[in-house]
Amino acid sequence: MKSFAAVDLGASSGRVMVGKVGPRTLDLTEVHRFANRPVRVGATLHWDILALYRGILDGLRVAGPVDGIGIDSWAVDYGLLDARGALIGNPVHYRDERTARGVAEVLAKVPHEVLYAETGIQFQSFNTVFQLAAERGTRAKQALLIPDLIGYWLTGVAGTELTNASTTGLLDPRTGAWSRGLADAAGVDVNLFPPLRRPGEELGPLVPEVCAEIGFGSTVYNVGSHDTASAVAGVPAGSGHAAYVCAGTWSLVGLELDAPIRSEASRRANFTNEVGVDGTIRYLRNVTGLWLLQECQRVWDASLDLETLLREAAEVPARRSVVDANDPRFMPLGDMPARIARACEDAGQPVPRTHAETVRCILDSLAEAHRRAIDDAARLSGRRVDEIHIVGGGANNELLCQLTADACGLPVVAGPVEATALGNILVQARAAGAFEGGLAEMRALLRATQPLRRYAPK
Ligand code: ADP
Ligand code: LRH
Repeated sequence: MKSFAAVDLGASSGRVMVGKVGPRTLDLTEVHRFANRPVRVGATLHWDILALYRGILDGLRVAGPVDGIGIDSWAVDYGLLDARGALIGNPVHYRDERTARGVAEVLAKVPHEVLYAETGIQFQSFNTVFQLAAERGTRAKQALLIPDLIGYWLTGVAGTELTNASTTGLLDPRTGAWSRGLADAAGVDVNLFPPLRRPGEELGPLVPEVCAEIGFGSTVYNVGSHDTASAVAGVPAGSGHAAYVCAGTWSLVGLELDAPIRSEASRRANFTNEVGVDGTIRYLRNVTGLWLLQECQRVWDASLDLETLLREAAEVPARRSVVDANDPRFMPLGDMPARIARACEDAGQPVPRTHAETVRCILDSLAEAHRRAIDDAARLSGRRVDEIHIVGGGANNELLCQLTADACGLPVVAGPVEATALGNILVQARAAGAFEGGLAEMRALLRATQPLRRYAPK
């Protein structure tokens, strides 16, 4: 048996997990978890990247010697490096509002129809292509996506991992290469990114300074460094008729396909075609997700117990107020309870008055958005869906799982909660020879080893 560390940075927390893997074994332990709290400086919202890096080093030290390390994080964001390889400023958060300028600049040169036909990537104001366009007069010599930046600090080797590269909106998912013509037309310098690497390729050994700090040496492997790529690799689906909901800060809802769908209907439905592990395509819609609840918790009182809130929400009558979870007003940080109240009022629905009513409105609205995304994915792809897998922190939310089963009229299989870390670890394990097979074998191992919970639709 070999052991591997997964560094998984989510928008709400980072964690280091250790997996012990053999041909029929997969044991996962969380060794360290740390908050991911963005910091506003002046008008700009940043990721506290050094705090995250410290959390990673602390976690690796606790993990102890491992046969490999893989890093994944949220997509699209990046750090800029100067000519000496030093970070220029803190990476900007995708919820920062500076992206509006980049959107206007890029779309004036390249219409979204062309961006979509070339890359298959949904419109999100924070796509890397728009963020890079908003960087004016930068002295940057290199751009590293967040997991690649961490990998660079750990190994001294700079690369751009393919699954996350696809979220830039600058990559052709058919060829797995940069869309250079499109980048030129958009006025974005794709040469800022170091060479593309595939999941499973070795990145390099830890640099001596890191070995000294954490107390051991190891190898960093490229994994599906986009957290959603690793999460979907970690979905324990046994058939081609499964849909997934990766439920965390976002709900990423869709299907795994062999080839992208770039029809006009798909573009209008804002479905994305992100590159997955082993050349798969993640055909999905971003649903705003548990961000709605996280922001309410932040505004109310972080010490409010989530379990109690959810128990009380379960007692509130169903579907009294259902809002559009993807309403753009929910995107930035802010007073989410007030925004939800206003959205209910605008829609002529009862305004939630208690915490429990607000939570219930959020969960009913998420379940409805999950249903819509699964119906749309099935319709646009011509696939039948007969089962839904919910992975990520949201798989712990029994009410959300049940409401999703009810809204969709389909059985839900919930778990693993840490599908992302598991997907990360399995890709490393295969690269290191501890495990053989493709996604089907990985998923069979997940079904055999991980606790899953089933919800029948009511
Ligand atoms: P991300 O990776 O985007 O940071 P996670 O997948 O870690 O997000 O999911 C975090 C969310 O999962 C929390 O905001 C919370 O709503 C939900 N969650 C986590 N644990 C539980 C739990 N025990 N019960 C209910 N919900 C939970
Ligand atoms: C989820 C995620 C998602 C992206 C968003 C920026 O963590 O990676 O897939 O769209 O963050």
